[in-house]
Amino acid sequence: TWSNVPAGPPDPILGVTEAFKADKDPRKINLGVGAYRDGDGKPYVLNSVKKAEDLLRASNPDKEYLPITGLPELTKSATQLAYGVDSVPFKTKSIATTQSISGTGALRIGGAFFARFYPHSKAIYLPVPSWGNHTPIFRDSGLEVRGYRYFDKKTVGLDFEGLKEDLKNAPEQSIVLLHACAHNPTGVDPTPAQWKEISDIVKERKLFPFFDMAYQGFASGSTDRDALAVRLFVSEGHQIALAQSFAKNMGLYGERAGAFSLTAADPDEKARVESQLKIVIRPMYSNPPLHGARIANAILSNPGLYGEWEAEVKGMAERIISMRERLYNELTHTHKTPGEWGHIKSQIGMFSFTGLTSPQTKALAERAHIYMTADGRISMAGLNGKNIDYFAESVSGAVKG
Ligand code: PLP
Ligand code: TYF
Repeated sequence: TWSNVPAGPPDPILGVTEAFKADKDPRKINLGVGAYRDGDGKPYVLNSVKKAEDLLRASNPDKEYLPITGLPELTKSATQLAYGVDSVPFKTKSIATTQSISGTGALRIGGAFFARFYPHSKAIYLPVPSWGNHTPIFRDSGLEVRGYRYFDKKTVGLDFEGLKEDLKNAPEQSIVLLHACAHNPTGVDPTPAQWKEISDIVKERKLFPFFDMAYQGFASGSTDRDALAVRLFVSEGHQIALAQSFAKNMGLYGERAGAFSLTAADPDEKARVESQLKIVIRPMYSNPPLHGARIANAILSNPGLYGEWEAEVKGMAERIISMRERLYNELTHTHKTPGEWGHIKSQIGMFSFTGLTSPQTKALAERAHIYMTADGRISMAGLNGKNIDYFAESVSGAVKG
């Protein structure tokens, strides 16, 4: 029956982990997937998460199905975390929110909702480059994926002129996807002043802003500061769509906790939108998972746990920033690596877009047992005091050729 099915290629990001696992060399380093590792290179379960689980166990909860849109307390606390208590749509109860299967599921629900109900356009503009899964998510949702310029290879920074030109030239009322903070894969974010200019163009062209916020807290260490772009757009009067994930900032990767929301004009519009979100979700997976939602909500709604969580997010962000500093120093000062490496320090969030070429990444895997995606992206969290010297020395060797 399936003789007509061709073998598909491995996932460009998750395939790196497969290659890493097959390598038996003790020096091997996996900088492929964006998952936080502690200073010993180990996966990190946050103390606030462990305490939330202890509280949950003590309350002896049942395992009933959640409603289609998930745990009501979580949709409220997640919305508050993103938009802030002072936001007008939050205060007027005009935000339609559903729990989602982490950030990926939120994007997918959003894509399906736009494909079905957004009357003006099927075109969604993604930054070039963007997270590798964005294109298939929105294409499979029934949208037409297009790109706007984002990264400038020459300056290893934001191509702000190109971005503005492309958004100005996009047909009116197109959808535009924006990484709220810690852009994946480049680590390059607009400044607050640039966000204001982007907001003005989006307004002028009547574009619909769809934010992907997979790293709230991970960029600066502050969940409020990292929500700047989302909150600016809302305060500027935009209606927005928002995908949230608790994978990275709570370390809940495999628990699949997240949320999708749309700001509506008023509570009546919100209720109609929410009723249709249910009709989108019900045939896809009926209702979302329980455990991660309970953990995330326990942290967000318990002031003690919340404080501990914020400190832990800050700790993760700071460890990554310290690795940036150290890698920069090793590459430039210790190893005198040719080229300018300032971007290692200035890039934001989980990743650094090193500028290493595809052949160089291949050579690093084959000769040094160091694994990263072919575009030269490294997950900074994979570096630690034990492996960073070997990494810098190997990169330097690969660049010198
Ligand atoms: N969006 C971006 C930009 C990401 O980098 C990721 C994860 O790496 C996601 C969304 C979704 O991740 P998850 O589905 O694990 O929340
Ligand atoms: O490293 C990245 O960019 C992501 C990580 O279900 C990831 O692709 C891995 C698995 C998953 C979602 C995100």
